Amino acid sequence: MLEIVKSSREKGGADDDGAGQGERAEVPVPHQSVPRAGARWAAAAGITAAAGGVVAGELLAGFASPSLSPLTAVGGAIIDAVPPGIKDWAVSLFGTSDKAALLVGMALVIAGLAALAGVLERRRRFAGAAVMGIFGLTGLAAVLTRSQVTPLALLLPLLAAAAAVVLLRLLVRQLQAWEDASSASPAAAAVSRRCFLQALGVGAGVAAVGGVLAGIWRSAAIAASEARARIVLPGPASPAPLVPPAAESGLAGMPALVTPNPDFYRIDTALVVPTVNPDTWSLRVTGMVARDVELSFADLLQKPLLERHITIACVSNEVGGDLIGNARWLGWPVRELLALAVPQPGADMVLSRSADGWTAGTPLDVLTDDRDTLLAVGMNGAPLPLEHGFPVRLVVPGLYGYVSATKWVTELKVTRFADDAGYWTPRGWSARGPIKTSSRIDVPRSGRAVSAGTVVLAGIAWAQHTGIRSVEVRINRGPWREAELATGISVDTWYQWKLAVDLTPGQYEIQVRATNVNGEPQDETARPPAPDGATGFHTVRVDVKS
Ligand SMILES: Nc1nc2c(c(=O)[nH]1)N[C@H]1C(S)=C(S)[C@@H](COP(=O)(O)O)O[C@H]1N2
Ligand SMILES: [Mo]
Repeated sequence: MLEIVKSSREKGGADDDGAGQGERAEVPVPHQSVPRAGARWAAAAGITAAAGGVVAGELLAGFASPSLSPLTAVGGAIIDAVPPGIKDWAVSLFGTSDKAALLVGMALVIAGLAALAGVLERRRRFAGAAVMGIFGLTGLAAVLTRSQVTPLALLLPLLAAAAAVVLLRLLVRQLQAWEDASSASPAAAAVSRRCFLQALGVGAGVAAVGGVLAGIWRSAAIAASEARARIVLPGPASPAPLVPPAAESGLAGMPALVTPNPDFYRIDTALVVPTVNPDTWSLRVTGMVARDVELSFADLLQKPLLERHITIACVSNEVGGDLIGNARWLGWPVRELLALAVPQPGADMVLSRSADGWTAGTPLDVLTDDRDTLLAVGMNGAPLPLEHGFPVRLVVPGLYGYVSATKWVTELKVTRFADDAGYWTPRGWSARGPIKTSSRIDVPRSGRAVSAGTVVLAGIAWAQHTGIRSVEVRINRGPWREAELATGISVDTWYQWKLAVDLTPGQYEIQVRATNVNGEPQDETARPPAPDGATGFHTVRVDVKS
């Protein structure tokens, strides 16, 4: 195939307009029009392929996380790199349309390079693909300057570039088939011409539809991120207790005691991150209440807010898993909001609903007791990230997220377990989800080889809203040995533990168990997460080398 393509293009002479026109004067129309128009069609193929790649990147970012949009990242990187003088000039020239002007400029540059990629790819297989690859690397570099290095942040720009490369290859191959056919017979030329134009049309159509969709999401996400950037969170009326320095060992391989926002696990059913405008957001308290209450975001920010460290965990967390994180949350106690509405006797559940229709059923008594259940607006000193429920979410110490931690929350319906159920309950998960006392070994990682001598074992343990009394470790099913338990931040957060042991060369199985402050040890029976949380001892195997 490649051979034919090559020879036909040699036959056709140069790629560009006008070359060899004279000799082909009496050849039928399809023959002659191809080589002349070939470069132009190749440019169109390049632009279509690049559009497909850009749209793929934006759609993937729309699904995954708005902060991963390659286009936004590149634009942001340009804005950051432009000297202030030029920035001022651009703002004075384009006014508030400066961002639109930047996007138009980027589109023109991308289209120009993409056209070049098409022309190059027609002349030489993969030459244009290399240009698309450069787009991909630029997007990747820009994304990595703005987001944490996660597998998704690495993958997404490369997937987008791969989409562009595949599309380019397909289109250019069709174009070359048309060019080959032109030198064979007019009938064959007409058929392959139609094939190429159809492929180009389908490619452009899909890119256009995807582009409109991505544009809608993008503008919603931009509006929400801009609204988020404008928010100035008030200081807490009740600040978080200081973190005791001894609470964090700083040992390599341990998770940070307070999880940075970009590293915080994310679990939800939202295909596209909901984008909620804080100016129009409101929370309604309805159902079995003496009076309905409605709260705006501005109302909420005026309340006396608490700041508390609270560790939240997912019921789907496997033993030893990482669907758990600890943040400093800023918010107003749900109990105070419910006190305004006055729940009626007989009510025993609050069904919280999110902007995208997801629900959680939380026991009313948990929301009205003295624990720091928050209608949270802040996470580690910043407004909630879009992925973590901007502008407002629930955070309940002691319950798994699926029955409590509603993100993008818009309604609290006071009701009864007999009448209502949260999203996951009819799907086989238990109606109530108190967090189970658990522990994890973080250091050393399972399967890791370590040197003989003193080996430090370390990890975390949690029993939110109860607290951990002790952590024990056993080696090769020997006796349980008490580990050193660090001071916690509060009973609502995880605790770090460590134990130095002397190990001679060999294979070891290490297990951990925690006991809560009531003296109840964690459940040792190995059970899967469904229906109400995994149990069993986290076990790691370590190879000790001499
Ligand atoms: N709107 C909404 N809120 C939600 C969920 C969801 O699917 N939709 N999932 C819940 C679950 S199962 C968990 S474990 C926590 C996770 O919160 P995070 O993503 O901020 O870590 O959010 C909870 N809140
Ligand atoms: Mo969860």
